[in-house]
Amino acid sequence: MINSKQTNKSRINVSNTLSFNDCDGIIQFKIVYWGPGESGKTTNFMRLKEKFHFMKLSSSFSIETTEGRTLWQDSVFFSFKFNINEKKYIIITQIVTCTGQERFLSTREYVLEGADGIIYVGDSNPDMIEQNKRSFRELINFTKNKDILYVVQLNKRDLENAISMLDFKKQLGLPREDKYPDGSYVVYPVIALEGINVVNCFQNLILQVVIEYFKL
Ligand SMILES: Nc1nc2c(ncn2[C@@H]2O[C@H](COP(=O)(O)OP(=O)(O)O)[C@@H](O)[C@H]2O)c(=O)[nH]1
Ligand SMILES: [Mg+2]
Repeated sequence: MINSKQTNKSRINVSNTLSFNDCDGIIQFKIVYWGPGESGKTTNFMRLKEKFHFMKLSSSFSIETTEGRTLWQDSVFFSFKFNINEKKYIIITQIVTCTGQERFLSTREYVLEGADGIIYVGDSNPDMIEQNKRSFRELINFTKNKDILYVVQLNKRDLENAISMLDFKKQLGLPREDKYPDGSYVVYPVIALEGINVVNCFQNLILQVVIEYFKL
C-alpha cells in the first residue's frame, strides 16, 4: 500500500537546469505498469513518452504481436532532476509495461524483478472485473514482504457503462475514501486514451518512491 504518512513534499522540487557534472548523486528507479491484458498499460506508456520526450535517455522499444498486443514489454529510460534537502540529484527512471497475456505469466515476474514502484491499471469495463481482481491479487502476492510501493488507477473512465469507482474499490478491497491522508488518490480515475490523469498518477508514484528512498 502506498505510504500514507504525512510527508514534507515541499522539500522536493524538480529542476531542469542540472547537468550530470554538478549533481550530488545519481539514483535509478524502476517503475512497472501492471494490470490485466488490454487495460491500457501500453497506452499509459505512450502518453508518458509524449509528455517527457525531452527527458528521454534511451530510445524506447515495444515488442508486439501482430495484433498489436504487448508480447514482451515496452521500456524507456527518463532522467528527472530533483532538488532534495538542498542537494541535487539526477533520478533515472526506467518505465516498463508487462504483458497481460496468461501464457507469458513467467515473463511478468521477470519484468517485476527489481521494481521500486508499480502502477496498477484496472479496466472500467464491468466485464473485466474478474480479470481486474485476479491481476490485483497477483500484485498483492508479489509485493507482499517487499519494499515496493504501488498506486492504483482505473482506466477507461470514458466508457458509457464504466463500473463505478466505489464498486471497483469494494471489489478490490480498497478503502472507500477518495484520498489517503497525504492527499494521494486511493484510485486514480484515468482516460489514458486522452491522456487524462496519466502524468498525475505517474508523478505521484515517483514522489512516493523518492520520499521512501530518502526517508523524508
Ligand atoms: N475507451 C478507452 N479505451 C482505451 C483507453 N486506454 C486504452 N484503451 C484501449 O484499450 C485497448 C488496449 O490498450 P493497451 O494500452 O494496448 O492495453 P495493454 O494490454 O494493457 O497494454 C486499445 O484498443 C486502447 O486503445 C481509455 O482510456 N479509454
Ligand atoms: Mg501492452
